[in-house]
Amino acid sequence: MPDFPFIKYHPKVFDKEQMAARAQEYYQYMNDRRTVREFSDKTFDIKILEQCILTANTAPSGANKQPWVFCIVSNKEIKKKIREAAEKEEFDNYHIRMSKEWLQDLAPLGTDEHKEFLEKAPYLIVVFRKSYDIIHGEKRKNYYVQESVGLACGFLIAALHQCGLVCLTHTPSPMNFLQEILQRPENEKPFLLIPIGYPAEYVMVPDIQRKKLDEICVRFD
Ligand code: IYR
Repeated sequence: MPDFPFIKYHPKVFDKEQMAARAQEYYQYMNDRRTVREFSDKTFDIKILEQCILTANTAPSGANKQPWVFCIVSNKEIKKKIREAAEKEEFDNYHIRMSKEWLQDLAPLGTDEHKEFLEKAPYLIVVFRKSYDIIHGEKRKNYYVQESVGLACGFLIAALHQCGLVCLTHTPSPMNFLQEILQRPENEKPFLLIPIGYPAEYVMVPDIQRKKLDEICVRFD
């Protein structure tokens, strides 16, 4: 036996019918989630976000290092600074850096360099990934950091949906400015910027389709 403690795991047990019903219900529930780019400025209790971040923190991570930090920004001046810096980078993206093919792929989503949501949404969560930790002054490596933080963000998005909130997985690029504005330490690199709130009234979303099962799943029986 390893010399660190193990505890008994108690799995949830369901019969065949319950399994099928739960799988179907969860799919329907998650399939209703939509990415939203226009927010109402209505706010809500920050404790809801803290609870959702605890859910994100249950995600699996390489060697259980939990190599993530979630910054919750509601301060108006900081949001404004973030918007200005993001729009500056995004202007160059849309006008210089992005290929024709990329712009064509984005066209149906209606995105551009204007990022009003960065000020309008009551909260931004800026997710940082930690390629290493500093423990008692010593550098300790983290593993599978991209995968781990991506999983945690997925858990976070599902938890927000559970509360009737909407969000946007925004990826300004490059986004080093987030490390500077939020004065995060050297071992934390920005991973994702997530505006969160209620959708604007009468918000419209693009009529996208989800791929069919046979396009995304290959069976080896
Ligand atoms: N980061 C830019 C461009 C963008 C890229 C992808 I991939 C998207 O799915 C959407 C947008 C922006 O946020 O506008």
